[in-house]
Amino acid sequence: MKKMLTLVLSAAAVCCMAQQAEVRIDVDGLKNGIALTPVKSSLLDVSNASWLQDNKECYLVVSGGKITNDWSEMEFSFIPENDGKVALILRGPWYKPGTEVTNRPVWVAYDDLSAIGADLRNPGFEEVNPGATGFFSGWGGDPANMIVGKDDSKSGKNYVKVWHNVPVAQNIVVKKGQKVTIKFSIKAIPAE
Ligand SMILES: [Ca+2]
Repeated sequence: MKKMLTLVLSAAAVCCMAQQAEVRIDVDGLKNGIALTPVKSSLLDVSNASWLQDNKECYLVVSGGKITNDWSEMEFSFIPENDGKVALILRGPWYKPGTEVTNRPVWVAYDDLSAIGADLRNPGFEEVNPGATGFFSGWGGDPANMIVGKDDSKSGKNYVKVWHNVPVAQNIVVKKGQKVTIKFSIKAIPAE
């Protein structure tokens, strides 16, 4: 009986993990009114936030991509239309199947970022803030995001894991008309 129950439970788990791991990175210029013009990509969907009523041009969404359990290197670009600070937000895909009320977690991992046209602090997550936050220096996030001292890192020993509602973010300074390219490595995290 117990074995049968286990089988039923694992079938349910498989059914609900159907969402493919994907890239989901947001760039948020809403706070400072910075419009962000997407640069078309052949591998990723780079577009402004269709769901926003106002100022959708100030919010960039990057999604899609073919993600596996091994690290893949990817990049996207955008052009800021003003000087100022925008938030770079690393997430996992939006997944709210059927009539579900809450978004479901699909975890993905990011490591070894770099930026052209802007400065990114601690882009490989190797520096941990010794102060009160105890999080990766330069980044905001939750302890659940931290992977520390692991040989399967893309660079060094650390990386982040995120899902849509538990993201990791950093504010970056951008310049009007100066194209920003963000490079990153991403992999899926198999469901346990
Ligand atoms: Ca790293």
